[in-house]
Amino acid sequence: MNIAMVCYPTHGGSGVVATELGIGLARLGHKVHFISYSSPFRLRDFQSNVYFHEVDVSAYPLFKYPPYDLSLAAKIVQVAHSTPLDIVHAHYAIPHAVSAYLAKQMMRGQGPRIVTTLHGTDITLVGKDPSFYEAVKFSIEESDGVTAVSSYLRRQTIDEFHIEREIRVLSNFIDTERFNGVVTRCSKNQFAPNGEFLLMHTSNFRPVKRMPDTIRILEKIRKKVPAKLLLVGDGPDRQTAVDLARKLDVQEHVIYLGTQDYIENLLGCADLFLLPSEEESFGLAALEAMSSRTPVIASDIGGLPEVVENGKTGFLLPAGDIDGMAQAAIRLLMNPAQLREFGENGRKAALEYFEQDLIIPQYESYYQEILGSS
Ligand code: GMT
Repeated sequence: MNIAMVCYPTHGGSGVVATELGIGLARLGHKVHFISYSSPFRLRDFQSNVYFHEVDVSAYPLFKYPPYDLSLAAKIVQVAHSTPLDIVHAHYAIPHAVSAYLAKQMMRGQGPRIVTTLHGTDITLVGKDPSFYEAVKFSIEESDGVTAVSSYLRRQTIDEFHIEREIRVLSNFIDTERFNGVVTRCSKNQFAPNGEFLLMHTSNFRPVKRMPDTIRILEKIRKKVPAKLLLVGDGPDRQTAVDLARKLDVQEHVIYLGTQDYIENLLGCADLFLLPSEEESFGLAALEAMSSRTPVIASDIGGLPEVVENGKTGFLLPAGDIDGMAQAAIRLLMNPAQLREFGENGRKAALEYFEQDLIIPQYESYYQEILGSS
């Protein structure tokens, strides 16, 4: 098949999933054309069967808001004219699914089939905004196929947007070989020089992630056991976290690494992964930790219970329950056998349910189903 992947190129989960899916499909022999405003960051090495098409947006002074959606639609049509595309796979509804729909109309409906994957905030946060709602609903209804990354997100989409069409749940996945927890490029000593436990969190530091909660959890943990907190990523809540750490007098125990491309090198160093989000349709970061044998303390919300098994691969507590999360972390850290066991359970779950070689062929079959039914 010739497949166009339309995605965000940045460090968000939807871009990561799109890129890994595209690379996996290319390895299976399909030709994969990434279309975005810059090359996806996970597309770091040359890959056979993989092509990148950059969307240029005119900066004509009349445009207060340059119309990326139109340039993207035009680029999809251009790519389809040079390569007979079978599928355009839009990751994240806004604006990708709408641009893909427009591109199909521009080809008088004769072009590729459109598959849209819903990732989370395109439904639960941004998509609900009245300025996007009707466009998101329309793009879901008009796609030839729609998938959601968890059963939770599927339910949310149906409830919020009153969708009657089928939405297939195709779970997020992981390269368990790459995320294997074997530490080769990172020395724990570097972050925790006196044998402290190492806690880790990674995200885009947006309010929905409740990242400053990790500072509060650290402060409580440190009253019982020595610990350091490694924060990976960047975003609007970073300064709030810096101020809070100072206020709680734990600033010297927090390490800010900024955005990192090779998160797999760091996860193997961590004793515990913290994901105290307010909302999470899946929680790819939790899966990356589990695959790396790092137990997870997370919120009991959204799709996280479909990923983290409470009491087996980590602990799930209500969002905002700082005390509960800190106590769960302390119990686990003080019981090295259980800490190891949870890590191994996480690894097993990643291999058994979320390994990319299990999920990528499900996408491949889904495309074939959509093509067959058209
Ligand atoms: O977490 C974000 O804000 C980024 C967002 C994205 O689209 O990149 O993540 C969403 O998609 C990920 C990949 O499917 C999921 O693992 C995340 O849970 C989801 N984020 C939220 O629902 C908040």
